[in-house]
This record gives sequence, C-alpha cells and structure tokens, in this order.
Amino acid sequence: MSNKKKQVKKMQVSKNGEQGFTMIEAVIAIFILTIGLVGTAAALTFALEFGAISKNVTNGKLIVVSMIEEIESLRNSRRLDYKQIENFGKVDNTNSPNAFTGFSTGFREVSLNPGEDGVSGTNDDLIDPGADGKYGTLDDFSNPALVRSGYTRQVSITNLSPTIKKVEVKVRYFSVGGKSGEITGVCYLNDEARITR
Ligand SMILES: [Ca+2]
Repeated sequence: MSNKKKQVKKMQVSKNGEQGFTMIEAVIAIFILTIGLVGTAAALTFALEFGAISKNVTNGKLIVVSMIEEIESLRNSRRLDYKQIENFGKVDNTNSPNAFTGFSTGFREVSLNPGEDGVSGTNDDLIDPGADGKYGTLDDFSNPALVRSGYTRQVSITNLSPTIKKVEVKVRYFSVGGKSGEITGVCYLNDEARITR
C-alpha cells in the first residue's frame, strides 16, 4: 500500500470514530445541564429572599432608631415635659404647656405621617386632615394610604425610677414570601434635656 492510500484509510477511520454524540451521551449531557440549572435557580431564589430580608432588617432598624431619636428630641426640645413621655392612658398633663395623649399601646401600623400632634407612634398618626388641610374639621378621615406597609411598631415606656425611663421600641416586618421578623431597640431616658436654652 502506498503512503497516500494509507493516509486516506487513516482519515476514514478517524472520521468513523467521530460520529458525534450518541443518544445516551446527549441524555447525560441534558441531565447534567438540568442539575446545574436547578442549582442556579435555587441560588437565585435564595439571593432574592435574602435580599428582601436584608432590606426589611435595614428598614426595621431605621424605624426603631428614628422612633427613639424622636422621643429623645421631644425631651431635649422640651416640647413635652419629661413626665408626659408615657404610653396612652398614663400621661399626666398637669401644668404642662402642651397636652399629649401618649404613645399607642401594642403593635400598630407605622404611618408616613405623625398626625395632628406632630408625634409619631400616637393614636392620631393615620388621621388625614382632608381637603381643607385642617385637623379637627368634619372632613378628617382615617387614611389607609398613610400606612407604611410591611411593618408594625410597638412603643413601651416603663419608669425604672422617677428620673429614668426605659423606652423599648419593637418593629415587626413582613415579607411578601411570608417571612417575618422582629427587631427591638431599647434606650434609657433620663430627665435631663441636653439642649440648653
Ligand atoms: Ca401622632
């Protein structure tokens, strides 16, 4: 056999050896690819859920901190007397320049608006002044559009001594996927306003 003929035969053998994928090889390849895609989908789902929880935790912390800062500010600015910083039903308004109803008890919806009293976390938060923009008129109404959905908040004030109050703020968050959680912040408030006038 000449060299040329040998080469042609070799090429033919080589061609016959590379006839592409068999059916079994293709099925195995699809199977492996499917496992890979399922894994990727699971990772994406986890990433999305984790992202949602992370956002809720961040927002929950901000709601806790802003409530505590608001209470400190009410004391520091002397907008409320120290003795008035209490939950609903426990406020002593005797000799105080501004009457205050107190912070709502139990878990309440978080409002985007502080309401007529200008203080967040009280019973008037969801009251809308209506078209006239004035509170206390006939067109006032409870406005569900003011609710910051996905969160509820509880403010609990305890007097540890005549000059120390424990302020505990709890925020519960609710995700679309049914996951929920709770964040608690505590501050101890003394009767010394830090802003001097
Ligand atoms: Ca209010």
